[in-house]
Amino acid sequence: MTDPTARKLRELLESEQLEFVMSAHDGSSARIVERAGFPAIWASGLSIATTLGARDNNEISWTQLVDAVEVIADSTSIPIIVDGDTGFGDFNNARRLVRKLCHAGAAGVCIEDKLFPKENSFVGDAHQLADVDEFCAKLRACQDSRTDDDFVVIARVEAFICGKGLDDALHRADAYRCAGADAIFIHSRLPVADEIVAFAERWEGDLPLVIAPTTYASAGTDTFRRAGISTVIWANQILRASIAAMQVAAAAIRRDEGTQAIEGGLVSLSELFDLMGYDELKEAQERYASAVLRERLGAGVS
Ligand code: SPV
Ligand code: MG
Repeated sequence: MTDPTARKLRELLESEQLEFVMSAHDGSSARIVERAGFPAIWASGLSIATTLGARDNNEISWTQLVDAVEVIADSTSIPIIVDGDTGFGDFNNARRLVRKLCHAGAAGVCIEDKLFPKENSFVGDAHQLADVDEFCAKLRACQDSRTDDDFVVIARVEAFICGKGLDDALHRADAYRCAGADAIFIHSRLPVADEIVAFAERWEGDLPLVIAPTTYASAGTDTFRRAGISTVIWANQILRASIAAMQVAAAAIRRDEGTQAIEGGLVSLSELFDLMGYDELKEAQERYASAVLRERLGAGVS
């Protein structure tokens, strides 16, 4: 079975220009991302956990993640890169996750080299890196379990998050390249892009580099272009924008006992119906329900 979105994701990662991928966590956010013109979605672990009321510490189960991915896939036609965290355990958990994600309609998965249960990369200092050889074997198990040859497996290097230096990050990335990773996600939580730029300068592998400039976005995308980065993931910004908007609206409505102060900032109901494709349902009702009713009435059947 071949999935055209997986092929598209490969092409995106391998394209010459800097590409931008946006996070989504549910059906409506996925539609918003597609409409905004992004070529692919990052099914963010942080965002999906947050919307389920959980912490990004593997509190949600892998089946909850797969369910969320299925919802996103049902709502869009662009490729979905799933944030698979550590693969929810050992190689066996990871390869089962990959099979399920292929069935759910994902185009790729990103697996990070930390221990299960992982902790969000921006929280605390207790992050534990996986053994390099074990992680390589996990990557190979993921590759071997794809039900589609184009399905992308991205290896995420958390060395900088764990306080390790550039040499360690490069050593890990090269090992993951040899183990069959399709791209390297190099992560940093510095407020500047120094670690990422230094990594990209020394990276000699032929795999695309993926980054998530959550803390160092102020470096500007030209910095990433010059560094030869393949793909930027905006990993959680639209979730955080929506939380900020909901907080403002909830507080104002509570305070004012009314909606006057925030009406101007609300999406109109017609825009919401448009986003969710209500017109298509109307057409379908005409085609499938009203037409049948008319035929029945025409034939004198009630
Ligand atoms: C996520 O979106 O869950 C990520 C990216 O892993 S980040 O939060 O930037 O670490
Ligand atoms: Mg994550």
